[in-house]
Amino acid sequence: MSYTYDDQNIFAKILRGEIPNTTVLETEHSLAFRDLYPQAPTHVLVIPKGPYVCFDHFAQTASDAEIVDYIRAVGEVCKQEGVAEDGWRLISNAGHDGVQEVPHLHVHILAGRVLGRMLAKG
Ligand code: DGP
Repeated sequence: MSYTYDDQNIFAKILRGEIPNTTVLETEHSLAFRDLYPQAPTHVLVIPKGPYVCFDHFAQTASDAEIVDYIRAVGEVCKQEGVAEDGWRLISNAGHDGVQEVPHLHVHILAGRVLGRMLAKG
């Protein structure tokens, strides 16, 4: 699968500073910010700064430095948000069936309440 990155997506605009965001963490290769439509008391999105459509695209083409930075950023956000003790969920939607709305890789960090079963039926 080859991917084409659309640089007009909302997260690309956030990275260029064209749209405001509530930043939680910024590292050399990654940015974490609060989801505009939170689905849990803690709902943070973590994105790489590079132009990657989804996790698969990132895993195939990002540099080792970007991948290490990104994974560590997820861990650092969990630490900062204090969610480790009670638990949390990491989700990354991809493509049509994954119902990905924004075509720039992001993981959702969700926490702060019991989140229920992973998938609703149907
Ligand atoms: P997904 O379905 O995984 O592509 O989720 C995209 C998420 O992005 C969704 O939870 C809402 C969030 N979102 C959409 N637009 C904005 C925005 O302009 N700012 C922020 N902070 N989040 C946004």
